Amino acid sequence: LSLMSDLEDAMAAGHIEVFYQPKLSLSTNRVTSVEALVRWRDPERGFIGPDQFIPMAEQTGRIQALTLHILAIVLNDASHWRSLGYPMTAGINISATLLTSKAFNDEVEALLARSSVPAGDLIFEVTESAAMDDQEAAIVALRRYRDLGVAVSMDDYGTGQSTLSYIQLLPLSELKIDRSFVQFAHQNASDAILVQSTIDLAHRLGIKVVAEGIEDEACLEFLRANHCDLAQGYHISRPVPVADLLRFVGDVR
Ligand code: G
Ligand code: G
Ligand code: NA
Ligand code: MN
Repeated sequence: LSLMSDLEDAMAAGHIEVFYQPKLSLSTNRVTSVEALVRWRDPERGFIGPDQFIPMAEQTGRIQALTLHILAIVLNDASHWRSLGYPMTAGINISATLLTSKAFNDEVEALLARSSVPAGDLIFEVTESAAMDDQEAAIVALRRYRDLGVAVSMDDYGTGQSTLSYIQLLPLSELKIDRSFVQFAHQNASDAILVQSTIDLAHRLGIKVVAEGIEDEACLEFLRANHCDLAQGYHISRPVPVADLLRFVGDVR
């Protein structure tokens, strides 16, 4: 908990940084979208990963301020990419507790209204389990994001027991198949069927598919052959600092 009392100072000092992991388009072989992944740079301890402070921020009511801080950083970076002539879609992880918070969603709307970046440059990544917690409230929240122009991605798909009828009700632009299903899909017949049928289902509903956790070329080739739209994982790139991301969008420096 001592870490939590330092969070506000860390934000003010610029120690909360956003790394970006590319999502490779398998149709164009280009990177025009990324996922924002927060890191805490501590002068003494080095980088602290989100697993070590996001759950605590959620439990202590600090996740709203933290997520709005991250959103502001991402909007600033998105504005920079636009100014370079390389607009990119940036995915931001939205905790379950925030998804259905009116106070949070009001602040998001206000922040977007003040930003020159189009809302369409953002995609909110919401876990399947968060969308399952309170289905009525989740539908309302996702519709509000859609009306604002922010796309929505269902993260960790396959781990949360949502039904097809529920998926159909949600205004989703993207579905991210959880890495536990993707990782061995090229070796394991039942994982392959799950991935193939998810891609087919999503495409029939007009939803793009991201496969996460791509760690080797064989897995990437399997996804290409099965018409997956986007691929994300260490084989393509680890999450990188914003300055290093530019090498994925061409020689712009
Ligand atoms: O980047 P890494 O793989 O270490 O992330 C670990 C976990 O932290 C992942 O589940 C990721 O979704 C989550 N995470 C990373 N950045 C954020 C963030 O800005 N907000 C929330 N709520 N979760 C995040
Ligand atoms: O929960 P979420 O889907 O947001 O998870 C993102 C997390 O997954 C980040 O912590 C990121 O570092 C991690 N990650 C990204 N690519 C890979 C990969 O290829 N393999 C593994 N094991 N983890 C990955
Ligand atoms: Na995510
Ligand atoms: Mn995920």
